[in-house]
Amino acid sequence: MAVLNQQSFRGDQGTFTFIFDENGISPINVSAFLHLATAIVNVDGSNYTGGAGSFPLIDSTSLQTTALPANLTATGFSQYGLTTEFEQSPDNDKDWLQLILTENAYAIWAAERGLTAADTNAFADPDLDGTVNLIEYVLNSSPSDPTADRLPISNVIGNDIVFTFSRLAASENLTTQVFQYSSNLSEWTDLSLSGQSTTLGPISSDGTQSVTVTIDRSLALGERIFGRLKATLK
Ligand SMILES: [Ca+2]
Ligand SMILES: [Ca+2]
Repeated sequence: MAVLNQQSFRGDQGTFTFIFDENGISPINVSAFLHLATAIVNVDGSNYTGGAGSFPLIDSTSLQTTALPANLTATGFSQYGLTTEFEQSPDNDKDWLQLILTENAYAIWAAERGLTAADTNAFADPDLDGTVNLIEYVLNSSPSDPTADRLPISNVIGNDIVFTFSRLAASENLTTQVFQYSSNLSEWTDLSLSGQSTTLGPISSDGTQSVTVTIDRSLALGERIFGRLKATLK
């Protein structure tokens, strides 16, 4: 295209939606002037599995006005452990709007454990053990081995039911974690891991720490109680 002009302030706005396939996207190339002042740019990364990288979205020979940062959004990348940042520059050797994808700690963990492509998705379960990768990450268990040796275990101690497990302490930076208990497997009560019911151990040299969740036995209706860890991406 010769010129792309999104600079009218009379209420005109143009929305550009970029949908990445598994490998990325082809940019819009502009051979002359480019104005993005009123442009809205949405990028959908939910099909993208290609890892870190820089992707020009709109590239020109002369970027005249840049877009408002608030009008630039990218979704779908966090499930692959990618953080997003838009860069736009009117410098002569640049003149583009691009999206930069950077691996976060989850993506690095997944790569170190041999996960590739769609298997790196935080909600995938490539070893079919019923534990999605995001929980395997928090528990620092193997996402490619179905051995369930790091799931929370329970013990009755006096009037308490005590659940214990070990987690990667740094996983708290990327996820919101709660421990849930239930007597009927349908209604769950959330306990914050920073709350009174929980004791966090010191952080070991391998980055893990013990988590102890203590629940009064009277909360086990019908003498039954189930516990599970829930983690969601921040
Ligand atoms: Ca799994
Ligand atoms: Ca596993």
